[in-house]
Amino acid sequence: MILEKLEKFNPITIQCHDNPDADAIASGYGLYCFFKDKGKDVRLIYSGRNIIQKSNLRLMVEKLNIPVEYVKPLEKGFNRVKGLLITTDCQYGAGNVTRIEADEVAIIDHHQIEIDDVKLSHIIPGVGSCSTIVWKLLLESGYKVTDENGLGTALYYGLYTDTSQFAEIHNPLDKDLMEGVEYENNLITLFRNSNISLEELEIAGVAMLRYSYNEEHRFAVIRSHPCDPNILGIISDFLLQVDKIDVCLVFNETLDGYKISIRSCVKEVNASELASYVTEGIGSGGGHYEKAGGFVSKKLFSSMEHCLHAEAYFNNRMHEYFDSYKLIYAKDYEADITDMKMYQKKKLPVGYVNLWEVLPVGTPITIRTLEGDIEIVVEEDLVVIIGIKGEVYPNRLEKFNRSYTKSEEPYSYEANTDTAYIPAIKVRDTGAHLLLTDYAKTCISSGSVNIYAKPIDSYVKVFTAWDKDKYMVGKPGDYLAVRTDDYHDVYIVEKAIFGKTYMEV
Ligand SMILES: [Mn+2]
Repeated sequence: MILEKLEKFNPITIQCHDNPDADAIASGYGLYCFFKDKGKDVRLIYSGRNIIQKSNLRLMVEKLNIPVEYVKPLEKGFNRVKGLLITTDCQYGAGNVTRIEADEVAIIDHHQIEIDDVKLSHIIPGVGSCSTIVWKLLLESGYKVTDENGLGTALYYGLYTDTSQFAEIHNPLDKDLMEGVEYENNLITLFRNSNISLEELEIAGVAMLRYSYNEEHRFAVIRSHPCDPNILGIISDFLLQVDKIDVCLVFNETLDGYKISIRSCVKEVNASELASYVTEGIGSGGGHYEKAGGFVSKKLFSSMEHCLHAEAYFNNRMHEYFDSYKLIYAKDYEADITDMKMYQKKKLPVGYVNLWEVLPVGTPITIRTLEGDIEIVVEEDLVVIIGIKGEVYPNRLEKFNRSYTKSEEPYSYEANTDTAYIPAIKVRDTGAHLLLTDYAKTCISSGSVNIYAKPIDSYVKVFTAWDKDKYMVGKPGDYLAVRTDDYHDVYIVEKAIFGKTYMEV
């Protein structure tokens, strides 16, 4: 546990990135409260050329009594602190944080890993905010996060601003923070309504005049002048309302990279998938079907073998995206099995939970997994299976008995999956939180399902027979599969999963 290791040091200085945003301040404040509680001599600081000016951030610091201090960078040489220095929401040595010397350094961050030579690092890319990471660390260490010291509100607001007002949330940990933390709604409303300055209003206006539009694929790309990332979301939400625009990408340049915001209103383009496509190899991106966001690291961007400026790059990448995939609508698709081989499901242990044994029949619940939320009501014959990627499928008892055999082996999530997030049940009425794995037993697939399958050589989007509104995406190397008893039942199986779960007959 990273906090246990950091706890050994004293004094401790926590440093936000320069021009700190709400997430840097909130995550830093979380760490501050934790170490203060441990009796440490602790400071929360930021440096760089500017002191905090934005109204929402000044209000946040003032109303929540966050003891954040500004440290002026020295003209010659570096500042120095004793003991441990932790950079939060940024990585020690990266371009967006002023270098301060210390006896020991540590990193807590949620951006793409840029600095890999700091041993005391806890970086989880793909989480919506650094506040989420700190919140999780505090919970795990037994520190109770409440709103008595304003910490709950700070963390909530940190996540809120880093995910375009929660619109771009996709990691289940973020949802847990959003729903689980105590916060003061009045203050959030106050901060939210002091979010844009008059200068930024003008930036948004100017940005909208300078769009580039692709008629063939009906997408628009806009580069905005430097502004708060929230403004990108505002511009893209507005843009999508234009009748000729189905998909848009809005971005701006920051000190260390490009922040992007993506929107889509057509079912053939999942904004979340497009965000991860656009940022592949040079950053991270994701979100929802209609709204998503991402970040591209400048260092990685400039190490690529192209000499495009960012706007041309994003335009090209959007083009590539639209040209790269084939669409399959399972309902009207007749699979050609001539070049496919027949496979059988391997007999693998997976987990199952009889929901009626956990909660009373009729209880509305949300099952939260890495792949998303499933909303169901407990029924007397509803079983859920926990697959090898931590994914969860509801099943009727009768179908379950046909396809699986129960095993006496105790169930172990770690042994059977390679995903860190443990699927959980949220009871919608009471907010109670139960780990699905605490109730799981082991079963083994009986191997009765046969499929035809072949590896694909290009991107494919499949609208399956059971979901006509959302597609599954297959990348080169993944498998296109079709059931031997129903050629319309077409779907994609990821390459890694395919090898683990199927064998040739
Ligand atoms: Mn952040």
